[in-house]
Amino acid sequence: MTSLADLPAVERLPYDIARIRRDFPILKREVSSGARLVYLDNAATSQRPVQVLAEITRFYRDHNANIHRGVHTLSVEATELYEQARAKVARFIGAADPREIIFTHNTTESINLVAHGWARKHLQPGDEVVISEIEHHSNIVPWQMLRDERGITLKYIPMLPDGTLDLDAARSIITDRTRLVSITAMSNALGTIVPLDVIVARARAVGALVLVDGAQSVPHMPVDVQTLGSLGVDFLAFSGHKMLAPFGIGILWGRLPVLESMDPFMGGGDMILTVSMERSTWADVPAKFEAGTPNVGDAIALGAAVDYLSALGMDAVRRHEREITDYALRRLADVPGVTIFGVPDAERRGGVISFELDGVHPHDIGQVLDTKGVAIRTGHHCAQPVMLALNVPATARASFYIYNTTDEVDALASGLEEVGRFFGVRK
Ligand code: C6P
Repeated sequence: MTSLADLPAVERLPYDIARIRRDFPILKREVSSGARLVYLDNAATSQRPVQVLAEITRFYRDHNANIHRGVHTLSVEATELYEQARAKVARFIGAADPREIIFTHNTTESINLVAHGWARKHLQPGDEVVISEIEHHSNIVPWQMLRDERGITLKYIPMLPDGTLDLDAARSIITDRTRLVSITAMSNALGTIVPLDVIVARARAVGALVLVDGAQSVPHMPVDVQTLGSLGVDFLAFSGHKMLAPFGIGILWGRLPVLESMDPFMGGGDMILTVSMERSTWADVPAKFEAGTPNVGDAIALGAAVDYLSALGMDAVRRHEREITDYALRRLADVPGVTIFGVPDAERRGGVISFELDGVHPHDIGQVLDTKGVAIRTGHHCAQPVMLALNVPATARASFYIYNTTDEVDALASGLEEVGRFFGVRK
């Protein structure tokens, strides 16, 4: 049987990769060493295609005005474009109503919005919030702050040595006292894809609400909130900058009745219905959660990013990344001294590979690879509990997106072989 690695790249990939790469001029640049950029830090942030860059310019050049405030042409146009972007995001994740899409700045703010707007209002001392050991700090710290302020109990579903969650333990950790389960769909540190159905079913059985951290799932695989909602998911948080859009635009999807039951997060302009010297009343969802002038231009550019991904098809995006990841798992396993953390197959992981190279500090790996043009992330990846569980201070992490090729994986592997030779790795 012909293995994937034996096939020419063009037969393996679900779309025309060369055409896609032409949309990302940054992929042609050289880094300071003079080497051609091989960008493998996509879990931190993606690159942006010319279509998104053009949309940013078009907005500021032709339509720039504040929204929801003016009757003049530019303000009306800007408002329409902003609300069209909301509708595009709603369609992209299958939301029934654009009012269920709240624009924030990033995943972190989306999770904090739920902690402040829902949890502070509805949770009492002794109530339990359940998260997991593989969460990003954004889905740990807000709950620790709430625990310290409100006397709630914070519990963790443990990680097993292969980077998956202990689902048996989850069944007993989620109890009648659990009011919220806040869980990642995919680990940014290890790439583990979490079987949400099992965890959400248990949460639903005890009447708990569920927040899904979609920062690493929405950009990389089909995500449909109708399906998630029918499982029992109430909130989905994600960031534009990991899915081709600019920095500073994030999304919280919530089920409308739940959003309507929440308090505002921040007070100010645009989120009110009336203000007197004594009191204020709130605007309807979503305006209630979008205090002050929002990030209009970047929301509109997010709409262009969503158009781009929709044209590719999220099934094809996932297929491409699974194939690249499968290839990379096998390629890196052959590099002397490399240990890959997490599940051994590309089926149960997204396009993220964390690894160590025997005896070489991850920062040194990152620095030497940079001289070859290869950009990876090194460190704790804002997931220190995962590092503690693995008993390592840090890892090196390569992460893939729509434009990465098997040639780039080869560049990573041969770069690592060179790092190994340089540092005298023998295994
Ligand atoms: N992870 C990484 O290199 P923000 O910063 O708010 O856009 O996203 C936070 C966040 C939340 N959850 C998960 C699963 C994430 O991966 C991230 C961001 C980046 O892994 C930057 S630390």
